[in-house]
Amino acid sequence: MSNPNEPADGADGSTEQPRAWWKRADIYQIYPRSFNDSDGDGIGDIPGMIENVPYLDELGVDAVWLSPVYASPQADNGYDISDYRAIDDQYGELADWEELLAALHDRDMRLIMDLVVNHTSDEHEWFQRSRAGEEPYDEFYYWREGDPAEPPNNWDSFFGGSAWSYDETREAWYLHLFDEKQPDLNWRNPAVREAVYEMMRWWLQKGIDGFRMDVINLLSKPEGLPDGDPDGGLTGAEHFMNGPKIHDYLSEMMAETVETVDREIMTVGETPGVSVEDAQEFVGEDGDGLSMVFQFEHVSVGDGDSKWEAGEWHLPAFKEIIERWQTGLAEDGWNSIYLSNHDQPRMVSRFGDDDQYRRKSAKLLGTFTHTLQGTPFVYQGEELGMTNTPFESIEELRDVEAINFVEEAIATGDAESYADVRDAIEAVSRDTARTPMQWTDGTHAGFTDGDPWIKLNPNYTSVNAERERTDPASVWQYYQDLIALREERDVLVFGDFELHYPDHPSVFAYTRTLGDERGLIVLNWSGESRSIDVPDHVDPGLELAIANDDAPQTLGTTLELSPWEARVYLTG
Ligand code: TEU
Repeated sequence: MSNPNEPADGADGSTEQPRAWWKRADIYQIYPRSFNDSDGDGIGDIPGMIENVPYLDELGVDAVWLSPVYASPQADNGYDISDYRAIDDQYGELADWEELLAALHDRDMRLIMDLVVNHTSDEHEWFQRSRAGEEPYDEFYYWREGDPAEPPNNWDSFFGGSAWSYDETREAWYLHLFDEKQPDLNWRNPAVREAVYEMMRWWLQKGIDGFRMDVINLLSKPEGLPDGDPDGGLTGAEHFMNGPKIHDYLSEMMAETVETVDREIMTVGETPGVSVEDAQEFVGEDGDGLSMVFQFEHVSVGDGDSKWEAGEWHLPAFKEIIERWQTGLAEDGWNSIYLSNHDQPRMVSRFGDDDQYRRKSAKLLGTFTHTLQGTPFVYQGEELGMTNTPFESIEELRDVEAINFVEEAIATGDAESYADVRDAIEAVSRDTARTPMQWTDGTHAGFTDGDPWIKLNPNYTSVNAERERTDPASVWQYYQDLIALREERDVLVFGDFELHYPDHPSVFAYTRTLGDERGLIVLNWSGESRSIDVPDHVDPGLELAIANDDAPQTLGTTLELSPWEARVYLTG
């Protein structure tokens, strides 16, 4: 079988991939609550998105991943769904969603919906009927009777505390790997699976182009729900991550939904804790058929026992992770490429320099995400070089995970006050990347005419789309050029990856090769000037295609790199 990652020559000699539009695509994530508010309630909404479809089209992205806009009590900002087929009132109506879909499709952009089916909201009808013991819903969740003082096992919730809560109505415990308002669905129950598949088919018939599958590798829990190793980080993870029947469920899901429509549907599984070997079982022709997965190894580099202990990270360790994923999915499978999303800190703060070299390091990071083999995901505001947000007190926080962390740290004595955990919150909390899009330097950055649901980053007066789009040296213009360059050059999409100087502490250099096409990407991932030799066997005839600083048009024998300088050389 030919390598599915190689472009197939079309009849006209074009190298258009016969399927898998998503391999060439650049995908933009919209976090609805913080994108754009059209009605002044301080919360982003779908009409506000429609207003900015031209903005996305001009940036050059090919698809939008829309985080949940479904009916929800918002305990976890929409990742707690109470009605899968309804749009939450604060975001608009189904007619608004249909208008957004049409607006995107009219401009040849696609729409990927977030699929959250490991759990529902406790306000979902299914859970309400389940806690009442009503068949068939009584077995739609994991219920265990027993001592109200003793949870059925020692599993931890991702958001702190036990993964079990005792329900006084049913007089039993129920499992929730996340918040207590997010009860886990019992995927062993065929009625649950069919109800989910029916809902997925309903959205596919509406014309969507794909699913981002929330924590999709957590669906399968082992019989008996055995205790986990209390010394293994997140207790129970060894049981509920990539559980015993996960591949049965995912293969069945794909067959019952995505594979029932006659167009190419992109699926990206969010898979906490996944390894390259695990990913090979989820993606590609030899796997469960997912297009790709979001892995977490590279964004966890430098973490201690938890992200809250994130410390110093070293580039060689990061390069080793990237190389393993690039080569591990090169033959059968495909990578997603991201450094930012609504759960991760702003990339320029986490991996770049959000002070002296904010713009330049933001461009370097964008160069990185757009020149690896895999589909780049751009998180809203990343194209502006937006940075982490300061939070002065717990009262300014909105995320259940962050608030639980602060309260638990104080309750256990690990912290005397918020001041003791403020640095961790500002460095890695999810709120730090969820503050509103910064459209202008005007009131509330042009995000809302009302009171924003969460504070804005005070730097919106200088970091905003209006300024970025008019400044030729901006991050926005550079992203526009990057996206265009990647779409023009197959070697950046399909080329084989080879790492050079793996042990260099500051320079990340790699080549991409596709037939006669070559690319050399050199990134000085530091605030110091660096000099390196051009790697052996690199064609000296390569020409500069894009750079974030003044750079020679052709390759010499050495490369003198300024702080945070990024360069891409390609076959002419
Ligand atoms: O995230 C799952 C997940 O792994 C993250 O919660 C991650 O572990 C954590 O944020 C690291 O700090 C998905 C969604 O992206 C997230 O927003 C939801 O809160 C979660 O699932 C539950 O649906």
